[in-house]
Amino acid sequence: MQDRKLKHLEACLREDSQYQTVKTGLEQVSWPYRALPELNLNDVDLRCTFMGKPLSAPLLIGAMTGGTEHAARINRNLALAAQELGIGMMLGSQRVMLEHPEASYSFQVREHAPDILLIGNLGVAQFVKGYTTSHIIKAIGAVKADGLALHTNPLQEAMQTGGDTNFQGITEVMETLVKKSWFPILLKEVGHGIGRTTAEQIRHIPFAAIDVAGAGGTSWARVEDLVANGQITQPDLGEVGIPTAKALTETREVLPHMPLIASGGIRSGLDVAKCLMLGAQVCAIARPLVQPALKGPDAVLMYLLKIIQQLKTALFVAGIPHVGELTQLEPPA
Ligand code: FMN
Repeated sequence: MQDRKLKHLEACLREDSQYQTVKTGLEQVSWPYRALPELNLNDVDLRCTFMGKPLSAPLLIGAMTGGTEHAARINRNLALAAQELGIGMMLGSQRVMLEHPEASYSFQVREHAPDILLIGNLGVAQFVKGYTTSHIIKAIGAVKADGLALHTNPLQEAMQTGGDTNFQGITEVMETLVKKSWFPILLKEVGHGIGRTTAEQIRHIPFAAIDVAGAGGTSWARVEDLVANGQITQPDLGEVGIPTAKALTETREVLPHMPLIASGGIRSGLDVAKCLMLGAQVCAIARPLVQPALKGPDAVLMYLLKIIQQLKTALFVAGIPHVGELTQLEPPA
């Protein structure tokens, strides 16, 4: 499992791990530019709260890794940057840590980031196979996380030899888990998107938040193809997915009160701004942070500061002084 994690990282660094023809759809969303914004750029306020924790900007480091020496360094560098910036962080799948407790150290980022919103991670497929609430409690407790994201990845699993491809009964399994849990549980895709049909299927389940993780950035079908074959052998399946903008819009329509994370191909502060306008509370960025995280916390910090400055600029030229004007959710009646 540790070896696979390393291969995932290597594959993600390749350009052909990214969707080649499918785009996020954000490029088609126009930003409401105002020539007379009546604002001082320096006064634009990006502060918000998500899952009860204050964030200096509506940003999370996307779920990535854990389990290896390499991953431990990446997680440490990401966590140091998140703490410095006051943004949140999602950990990579903790399955490796539950099955090999000696890998636990690679997920331990709380010492580097005592104050951040920290979200653990496990795959839904494991729960069809027998994981229970106790696995979630263990995963959250071991890393002192504020909640846990369940990732759903049927296409990724199907692209692997020996992947966990039985998703039968998954909706009921998740409903039982979430209703029995006293800690926040989120649902996330891995880059192929949660759209209308899935949102309708889970509308009765009280998730703490949903990360739509749409298409247009990292394609996990392509990553698995690269890991298995060293090259892309199934380019059509690699492009399957609901573009991020569409996934976000559809999920927001079905679930008007659900806190939403937008991710999948978020590559600029303007992408973040557009997602907030389409109904997200925060955005998550994954692949672009791998390379900086291999260098050190300062490289991660620099990358994210650029995103934050771009987001500020976008709000400034739209005449929006507080990010809360975009992200405020109507409470249910
Ligand atoms: N998502 C998970 O839910 N669990 C994981 O363990 C996980 N590992 C990842 C490892 C790497 C190196 C990358 C780049 C992504 C991983 N993802 C994982 C998926 C991301 O969280 C995200 O949903 C996806 O990559 C799309 O975002 P991006 O286009 O910004 O990369």
